[in-house]
Amino acid sequence: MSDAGWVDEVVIASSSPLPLISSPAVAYAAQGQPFSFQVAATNAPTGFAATGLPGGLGIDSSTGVISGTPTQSGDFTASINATNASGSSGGSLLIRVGSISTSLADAIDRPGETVFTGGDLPFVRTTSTSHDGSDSARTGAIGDNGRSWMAIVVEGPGDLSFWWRASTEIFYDPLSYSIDGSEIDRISGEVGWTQVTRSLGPGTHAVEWEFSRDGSAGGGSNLGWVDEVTFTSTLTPFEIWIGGFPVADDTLSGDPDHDGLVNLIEYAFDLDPGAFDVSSLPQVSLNPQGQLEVTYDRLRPELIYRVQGSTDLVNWSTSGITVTDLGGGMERATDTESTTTEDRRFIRFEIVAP
Ligand SMILES: [Ca+2]
Ligand SMILES: [Ca+2]
Ligand SMILES: [Ca+2]
Ligand SMILES: [Ca+2]
Repeated sequence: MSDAGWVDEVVIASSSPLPLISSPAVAYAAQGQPFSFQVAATNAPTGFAATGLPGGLGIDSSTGVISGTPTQSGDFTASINATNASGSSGGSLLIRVGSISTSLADAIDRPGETVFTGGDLPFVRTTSTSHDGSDSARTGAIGDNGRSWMAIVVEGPGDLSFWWRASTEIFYDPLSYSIDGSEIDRISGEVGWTQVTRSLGPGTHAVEWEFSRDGSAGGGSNLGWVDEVTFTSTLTPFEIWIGGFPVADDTLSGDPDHDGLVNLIEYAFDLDPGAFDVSSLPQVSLNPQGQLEVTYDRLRPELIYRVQGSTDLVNWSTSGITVTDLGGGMERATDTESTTTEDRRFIRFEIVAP
C-alpha cells in the first residue's frame, strides 16, 4: 500500500454566473389585504420558486412576483429560489403578516401613508405620551417572550427621522429599529425622547421598530414609543420626474428617444423623454411688428430659461431680447433686433440646471 494521491487534468469549466437574490430580505403584509412582492435576482433569472409562504400567497414562477391575500398573521420565513441557465441559488424572505393601521399613521405623523403593525400585540396610538404633545405610537403591552412591531416602507434616497422613547427592563427588553431587516440601533431601560436621523440610499426600504422581551422580568412601564416619523426624499425634482418614464438613459444630457432634445429640455417643457415630440416645443412666430416671438411656460422654478438671438447660429446673445411676464409662470420673449438691423435672425432657448 502506498500513501499517495494524484490529480490530473483538472478542468474548471467556464460558465455564466448563478443568479443572486437582490430583493429585500423582509416584506410586510396585512392579513386579508392584497399583497404583492417582486423577488428580484441578478444574472438574468428565468425562473423562480418559493416554499414556506404564508397561506393565501403564491409565486409566479416566471415573473418572480409573490402575490395573493394572506389568510393568517404571523412571521413566515420563506425559502426563495432563482434559476438561470447555469443553475439556481436561493435565499430567505421574512414575511411579517400583521395589519394596516390608519390611526398609527396619524400617530407618527404620516397621515395617509401605510403603516403595518403586528406581533403578539400590535402597536397602538396613544395620547398619554408623545413627543409632539399630541399622540404617538406605543408598543403593544406584551409579556415575557413577546414581540410587537411596526413598519413603514419608503422610497429612497432620502433622510429618515423619528423620535423614540423606552421604559423597559434595561438590556434585556429592547426597542430596536431596523432597515431592510438589519437592526441599526436599540434602546432599553429608561430612555427619554431621543431623535434618530439616518440617510437611506436609492430604492425601496423597509423601516421597522420592534419591542421584544426576553423570558423573564421587566422594568418601568414595559413599553416603548415612536413619534414624528419623517422621510424626506433627496431626489431632485428632475430625478423624480424622469423616474416616471421607462427610459434607459435618465441623465440630464441623455436623449433616449433620439428626438434631438436632451432630457433637460424635455423636463423644462414637460415633454416625453421617451417619445418623439419636438412639435410640442414652444413655437416661434412673427408678431405684427415682424419680430420673432415665443411664448412659453417657465414650468420648473429651479431652472433658468433664457432666450438668445443670433445672426449666424454661432454667436448667441440675449441682447435685443425682451421678456414680458404674462403672469401664471407664462412669459413671452420678443427679439427686437429681428427685423430692424438684420437680414437673418435665429432664436433659441438656453436652459440651465442648478
Ligand atoms: Ca404624533
Ligand atoms: Ca425581560
Ligand atoms: Ca429626447
Ligand atoms: Ca421627446
